[in-house]
Amino acid sequence: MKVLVTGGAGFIGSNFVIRARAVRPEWKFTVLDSMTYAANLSSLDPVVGDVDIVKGSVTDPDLVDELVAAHDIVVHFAADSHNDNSLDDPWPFIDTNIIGTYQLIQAVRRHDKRIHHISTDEVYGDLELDDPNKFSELTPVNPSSPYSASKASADLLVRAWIRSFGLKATLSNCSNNYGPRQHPEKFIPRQITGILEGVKPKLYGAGANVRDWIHVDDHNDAVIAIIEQGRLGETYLIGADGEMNNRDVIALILELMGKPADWFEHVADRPGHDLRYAIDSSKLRAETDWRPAHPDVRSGLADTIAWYESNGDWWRTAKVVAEARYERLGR
Ligand code: NAD
Ligand code: TDX
Repeated sequence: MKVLVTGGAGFIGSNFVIRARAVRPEWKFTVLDSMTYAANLSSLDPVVGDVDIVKGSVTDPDLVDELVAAHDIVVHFAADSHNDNSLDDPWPFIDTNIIGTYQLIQAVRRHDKRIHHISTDEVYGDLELDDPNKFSELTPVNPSSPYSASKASADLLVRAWIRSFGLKATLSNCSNNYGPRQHPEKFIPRQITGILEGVKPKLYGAGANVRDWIHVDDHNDAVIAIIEQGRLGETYLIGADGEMNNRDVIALILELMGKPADWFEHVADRPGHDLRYAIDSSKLRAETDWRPAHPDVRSGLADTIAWYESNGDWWRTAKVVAEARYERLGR
């Protein structure tokens, strides 16, 4: 099978190529990535020579048409992905996440190929802390930020193309990922790399916000399971029952890195900050044999910390740029 992986030089996409290459050696991979600030070509070092890499944008209709025609399936990770940046400058989110998805599904439809569209639980808005219900495939979309609105828009386009044009597509909405090769602008790597540079973790507001953490390899294994065992036209929610509030995540990182429990600071909250995400993944578990292999966030975080300790060259330059942006935003 020839697989076109959009956004394959980013966090989840690069981990997908590395993981899928290992467990499905018969698949052939092409990465299409425009190499924004969020990309890092060295993330693909473990598969260099085995994977074709094309620098270009999912918003480029001619390039997308040519590449889609030459592959069997598109696994669509490419996106502008950071909420704080979407509040600062929404346009790249509209362009890549909505227009880029439109260009891909049009090409997939023209050439009668298949697409697996990667999305996020953030499209569903947020939950109260004591809500007994979690997000499911039946939850209505209700996004809060420009980022999540752009992802919800893309999801709706894919669903409409399935219904109106018989597009061969599956969708997945996953909870917050952590693991190696995540950009240092994101919550967990920001704190780990900060501590390694002697800077205290920064907690938005009171830190009661809950995220449902999943190891990136568990996300990607679920994507492979959906590609192979999922039903065309269906949406699957991916989560590993990893709910933790941000205060507790920082406490765990501090403990694992040998720092005092109170060695962090509160900074200004994110405007419109979603309170809680939580995923009910029973449909995925009922229809595929996927089960998370890394259900223990503590040991997954310890491995992630070890990766950032050993890979300073991977993150140092990106961190300088990310922290300059945070400085301007007052966070
Ligand atoms: P990321 O920001 O680390 O990587 C995104 C990649 O897409 C980068 O390599 C970037 O260069 C590329 N890209 C951006 N615009 C492009 C364009 N116009 N054309 C081609 N490539 C482009 O993001 P990530 O965290 O790896 O997220 C990947 C996908 O997973 C996104 O669709 C995101 O919405 C989704 N997702 C992320 C999480 C999470 O916790 N990070 C959770 C659920 C879903
Ligand atoms: O320094 C920080 N301090 C802090 O308290 C940062 C960067 C974040 N936070 C908080 C905000 C969130 O409650 O931590 C939580 C996680 O923040 P992010 O890493 O920015 O993730 P989030 O906004 O939850 O979105 C992530 O998960 C869903 C990804 O960035 C999205 O791409 C994905 O769709």
